[in-house]
Formats: sequence, structure tokens, C-alpha cells
Amino acid sequence: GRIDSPASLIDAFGEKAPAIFDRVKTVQIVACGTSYHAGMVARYWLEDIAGIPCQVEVASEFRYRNHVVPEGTLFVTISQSGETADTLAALRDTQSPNYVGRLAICNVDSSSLVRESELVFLTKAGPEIGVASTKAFTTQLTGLLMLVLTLGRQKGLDDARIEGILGELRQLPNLIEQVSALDKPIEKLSEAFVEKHHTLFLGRGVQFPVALEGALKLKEISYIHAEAYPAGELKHGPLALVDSDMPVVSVAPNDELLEKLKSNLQEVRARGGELYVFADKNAHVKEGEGIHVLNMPAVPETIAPIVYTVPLQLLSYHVAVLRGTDVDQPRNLAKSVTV
Ligand code: F1P
Repeated sequence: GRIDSPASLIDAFGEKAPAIFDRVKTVQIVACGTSYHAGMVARYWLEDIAGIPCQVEVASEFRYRNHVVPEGTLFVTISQSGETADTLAALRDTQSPNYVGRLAICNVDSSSLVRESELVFLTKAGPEIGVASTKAFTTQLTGLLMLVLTLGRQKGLDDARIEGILGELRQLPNLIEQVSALDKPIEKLSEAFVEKHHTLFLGRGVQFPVALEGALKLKEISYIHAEAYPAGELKHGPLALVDSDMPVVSVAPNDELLEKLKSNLQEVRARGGELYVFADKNAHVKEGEGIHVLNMPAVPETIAPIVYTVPLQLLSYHVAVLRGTDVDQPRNLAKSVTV
């Protein structure tokens, strides 16, 4: 739906939202797979934009740990299907009176998760045809950013800042169209991955979960082993893996971490690693021997994780098609993990 003003944002979370959001001091996010990566992005946003502390945990582990629940905790689940057994089990494990409410960010209105939560944000991505979540992820991120702005407003985030970020969100359709137009060059790039057995994805800051999601997509649909690291962690181990047989994919928006990222990329290049960089056209990441650059449009900083996800999804898609795997029905995976 349309978001006209900062004040109307809260309507997207249901009628109980005003009373519950008023009491929120901290947020606990729980989800699996792709949805978990969306939660990781949201944590950066919540702490940075709204100043609200946030924890994120995989739902498959959540209930096997004793939690100290801070007073005023909003419990947020994220799920495409709303039927993921681990996410549902985590939701049912929230008896502490310190939880002020349970919010489901979900794509399926008629799901168990939606029924059992007092607050709901519907992502309205439409049916996901394939097993691997794609449009579910980008719409989850959009919903999570709206949540951050809504909670931030309760905490005194000023409307001018909120308007600014809403302005960024309104640019999303156009930016995603521009990135989709890179499909052909990305297809060309994908040829370099077909015969490979391993890949590394690098990102820094809020782009680290984007790198994780890029690696997950490649694993899920092309069966190539892929790992993601925050680029600064390279020197603490994974650099030992880098050689000319290990393609390294990186996302490089024009943000304050760019220079640090560039020096991490040089560390890779110095070990013979072949680099594939999705870089802001103003980031001046130079093509060269072993450095392949795909120019991205200039993207406003807050929405950059949403936009940079798309080329990584396209890359996995093309690698999978070239390898002849079933993109929609990967082996061993189910759309909805109900047991
Ligand atoms: C979680 C998830 C998906 C993944 C696959 C298996 O599902 O891990 O992210 O792509 O479909 O399940 P959900 O809780 O978001 O429906």
C-alpha cells in the first residue's frame, strides 16, 4: 500500500500497534534462512536509525537456550510462508511477561504465524513460485524498514528524517528496474562460476547480511559451496582459502566503509583471487587484471541492502541455469519447512 506520511506508517501493523509500540524498549528478531538474513539487516537499521537495541537469532536455536528477556521486548518473527516449524515453535516459547507483543512479518495472510501473533505486517509479495525466497526477502526488508521508522517515531525520531527515508523507499521500484536491466552483463559474468566448487562473498556493515544472502542463494539453487564473510574478517582465517580457483564476489556501495572494503579487495587480489564486484558507479572500483566490476546505479544509503540483493539473486539464477539445476525446485529443500 501507499505510505503517505510518517504518522500513517503505524497503520501497516494493525490496530493493536499503537498501544504495544509505545512500550517497546528492545527488539528480539527470530527467523530462518533468508528471513533470518532480513532480520540481520533490520538490526543495523534499528540500532542506527531508531536507536533501539536489537537481538537476532535463528529460530532453529531460539528455544534451546535460556533467555534473559529484557522488559519491553517486542518479539518479531519473519517468515515467507508463516508455517516454518522452528519459527512457530520460537513464537510459542515467549511466555515471559517482559514481552510486550509479538509481530509477524509474513507473506501469507492465512498462515499459523499470522493467526498466533497479535501484530502482523503482510509483505504482499505474491506467491513465491520457487523454493528459494527472492521477492519475499526484498519485501521483508521494506516492511522491516517501515517498522524501524515507526518504532523510531515513537522514540522521537523526527519526521523530516523519516520523510527522507520514505523518499528513498519511493525510489525503490525505479532502482530495482535499473538493476534488473543489468541482467545480460550478470548472465555473462555467471559463466565464470559454472565450473567452480567454492565461492566467497564479502560485504561490510549492513552489506554483510546481503553477502550472506547472496551465498545462500548460490548454495540453494546451484549447489556451489559458498561462504560469506564480513570483509574485515578475511585476514582472520578465510584468506588462506583464496587462490585463482576461488571467485570472490563483493558488494561495494558508496558508503563510509568503501575505502576499508577496497583494501580488503586488494588483499584478495594479492593472493590471486578473481574478484567480481557490484560497485556503485561513483565508488571508482577499477576494472583490471582479475577484477571484474559491474556498475550499479547510485543508491541512497539506507535502502542500499535492498537494491544490492537483486544482482546477487540474478547471479545465482544464471549460474544455476548454466549448470542445469532446477532453479525452482532445488534438491533436498522444501518451500515450507514444517517439521
Ligand atoms: C525459511 C526458509 C527460506 C528458504 C527455504 C526454506 O522459510 O529457510 O528462507 O528459502 O524456502 O525455508 P520462511 O520461514 O521464510 O517461509
